[in-house]
Amino acid sequence: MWWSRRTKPETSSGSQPYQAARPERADKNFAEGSEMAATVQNVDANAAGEQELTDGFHLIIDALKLNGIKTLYAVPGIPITDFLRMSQAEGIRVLSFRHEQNAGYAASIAGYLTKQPGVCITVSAPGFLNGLTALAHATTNCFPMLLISGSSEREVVDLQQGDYEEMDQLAIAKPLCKAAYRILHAADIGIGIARAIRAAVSGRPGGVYLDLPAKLFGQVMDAAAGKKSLVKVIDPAPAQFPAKDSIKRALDVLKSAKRPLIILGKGAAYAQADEAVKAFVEKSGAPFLPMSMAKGLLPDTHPQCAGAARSTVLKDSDVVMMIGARLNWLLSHGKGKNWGDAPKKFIQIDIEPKEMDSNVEIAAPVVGDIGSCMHALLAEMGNWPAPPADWGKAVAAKREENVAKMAPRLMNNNVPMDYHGALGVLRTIVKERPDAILVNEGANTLDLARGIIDVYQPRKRIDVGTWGIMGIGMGYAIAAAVETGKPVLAVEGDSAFGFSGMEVETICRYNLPVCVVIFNNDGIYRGTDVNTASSDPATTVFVKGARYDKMIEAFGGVGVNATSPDELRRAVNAAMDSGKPTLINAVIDPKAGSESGRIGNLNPQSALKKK
Ligand SMILES: Cc1ncc(C[n+]2csc(CCOP(=O)(O)OP(=O)(O)O)c2C)c(N)n1
Ligand SMILES: [Mg+2]
Repeated sequence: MWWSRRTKPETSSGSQPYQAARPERADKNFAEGSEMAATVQNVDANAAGEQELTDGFHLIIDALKLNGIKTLYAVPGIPITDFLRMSQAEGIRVLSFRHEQNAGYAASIAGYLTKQPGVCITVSAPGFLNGLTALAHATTNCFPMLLISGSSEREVVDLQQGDYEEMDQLAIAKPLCKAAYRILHAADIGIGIARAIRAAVSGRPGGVYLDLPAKLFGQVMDAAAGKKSLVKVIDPAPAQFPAKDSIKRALDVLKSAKRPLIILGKGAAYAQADEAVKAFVEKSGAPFLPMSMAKGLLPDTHPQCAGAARSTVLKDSDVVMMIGARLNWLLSHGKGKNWGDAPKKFIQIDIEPKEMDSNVEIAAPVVGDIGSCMHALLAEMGNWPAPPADWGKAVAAKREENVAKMAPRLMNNNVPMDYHGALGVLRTIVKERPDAILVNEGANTLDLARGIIDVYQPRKRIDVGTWGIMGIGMGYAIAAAVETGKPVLAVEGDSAFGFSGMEVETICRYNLPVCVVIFNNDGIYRGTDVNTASSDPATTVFVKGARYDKMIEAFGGVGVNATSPDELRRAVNAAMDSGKPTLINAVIDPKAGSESGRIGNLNPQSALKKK
């Protein structure tokens, strides 16, 4: 194959000879590099015979493989088309997407699910920008991800002379990610990729940008020197042990509680310290509240789970211990009416010291990785007294009351379906198939599914995350199927789905076991808005009675139109049994939803109204 490894240089090709750059550097590697560079230039002058050579393309591939990267999420184009072909030829799985944002979201969630950086590869300027949203998302959500983008000629870009897809990508990426690097020389590929990987996964994980100018791919160097230049990252995310006195302080505060509460965040799920987290929560005897993506760390049906008594535990608790959860908007910043008037003490466990005191005073900060912190806490707990029984009873009573209130609504068989009828069906299906991965986005579709569908195992629910963004759906579904081999159920608002809908072709092309259920209520929040000012439709409504199921049929997938809970149940079960790419258009009453789902209060209101 023309793109296989070369053993001899092609003097007539577009490949750049290795350039003897940075002669001032005197370290061993570079000394070898210099000699080698001279040799290669001789070779290029056709003076040498059978010297084995390698190039930037293959060094990047070798560096990724050496560090255990098995999958790339990408959209091809100049200057990375051949790179992707070669990656495939060298045994890396390349998932080729329809839009870089979706490839990027896929990479970000691959990072979350595996604790290895998910890798997204894009072309320059526009492809890079499309991927950048996902890189910023990964950083905000603390997912390890690499965005690797090809870029145009540095000399031309820096003089702003108008190159093909000209953009100073490194400068643009920097404020949006945890770290950003550029590699200019083939001999630096090994260390550059190692640095990027370590930056992504160590400490608090995040997104890292790696800029690869087109010229780098074609640079040639001696194969043995190239191999030697590669770096396998040793212990990329070293354990960070908490200070002993911080553990003692945290346990003292927790022990003093009359009404303790533990909040589990997705950082705790990411840590893959599942047994230790479970053992600690159970030994503490405290009710726990899982944030959305921490659901399933302990089953939602666990007797200590306070998910169905959220407002009670936030208001009435006196000590709150956060494990891998942040006091951001999702927890009302730890203050205000949701948290009640009673004084509260916070214990926070996080790998990032800056997280402490971000919104309110943290009485007991514990800085370290979640696994090490959990083990340290367990080791110091001794004979732990159960929290006062009346607190557990009060939480359980509230939970039971709310669950009982909800139960009949979930069993309704209304046509057209409402959210509760449709989600009641999905809740049962997930209970019967606890190892399936649930992807979820939308407004009402998100908020109601989060409350209604119980999750039973860690990292089985992936959703809009810290920013509440639409568009993660199909990228997440694809990566979840690829990385875990498990069936995926994506529960999508019709608007949310639209952000990544074209990737149903990708799902069909790779024949992935993904069942997409679209809650089609004809629009954003509701399908009933009317614009009285002109003949244009209201901004929140879509084509009425749209048939999203037809979309997947265009690519050979299974499409089903489901108008009742029974039809929905049959269609989802068939899809999960067959593993065939399936899209179900679940027809939901356009009147059923509410503005902005559960967060309507965040819509700004004019002060004028209050006059
Ligand atoms: C990237 C992005 N753009 C826009 C929004 C604003 N937004 C929030 S929810 C939503 C769509 C809600 O409609 P749908 O997905 O159909 O869910 P429904 O409430 O109708 O069930 C939009 C556009 C967002 N969160 N993220
Ligand atoms: Mg909708």
